[in-house]
Amino acid sequence: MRIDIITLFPEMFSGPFDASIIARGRDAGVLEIALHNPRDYALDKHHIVDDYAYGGGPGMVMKPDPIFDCVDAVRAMARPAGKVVLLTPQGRLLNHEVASELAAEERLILICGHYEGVDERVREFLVDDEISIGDYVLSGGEPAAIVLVDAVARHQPGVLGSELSLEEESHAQGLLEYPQYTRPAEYRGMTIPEVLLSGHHAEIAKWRRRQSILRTARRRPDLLAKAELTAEERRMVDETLSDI
Ligand code: 6GU
Repeated sequence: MRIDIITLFPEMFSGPFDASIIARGRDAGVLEIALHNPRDYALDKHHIVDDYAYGGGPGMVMKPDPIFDCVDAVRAMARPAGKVVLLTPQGRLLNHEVASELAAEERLILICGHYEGVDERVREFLVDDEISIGDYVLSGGEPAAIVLVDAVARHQPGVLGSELSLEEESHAQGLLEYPQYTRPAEYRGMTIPEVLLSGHHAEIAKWRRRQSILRTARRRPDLLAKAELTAEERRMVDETLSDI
């Protein structure tokens, strides 16, 4: 997969993209990332990328022309043309389904918005999709692009240590993850659940499933409502939670 990122602040990506999962994806050759600055496509002497809003009001707006020209040039650098995604708090919310949908694309072109916003014509005539990472405002789309690239990179084959990690983890099955423990079995008097030491794989799987369900019920009832539970599991949730 190739991801092109259009940003006024390419330096914001050097730390995050050079470590951990994203670095592993790039090193493995399954993820190619290229950064592009619309300022390089602003043709005036001062390379101006923003301007006052028509109609007045506070704040600057990102000019359309450097963004259109930058996207045109970036599209021509590789094939396929790629889906153009604007990072904006007005976009659809990123979740597991959206991440896995975007991960299936061969190429993405991400545009990081800045200042008070982006000229509406970019939205209307250039962008195919708009994504937000949550209901709060960031000063720019860059941290959101980093989050999106990480979430998408984990879906590429060979990026995680084991492909099973992806299926097991939080949200993949619509549930939060079960509690995890590693050695030592006792630390400062704190012990671990007996069943994990039993070597009884069926019992361990059952315990983990129950923990996932109960944790989701307590912390994220909105997720539980959408999860696929058996009638027995639904009963177990009702009984366990009515005790509290
Ligand atoms: Cl994608 N951009 C900005 N500027 N703020 C955000 C966001 C994106 N997602 C949540 N807040």
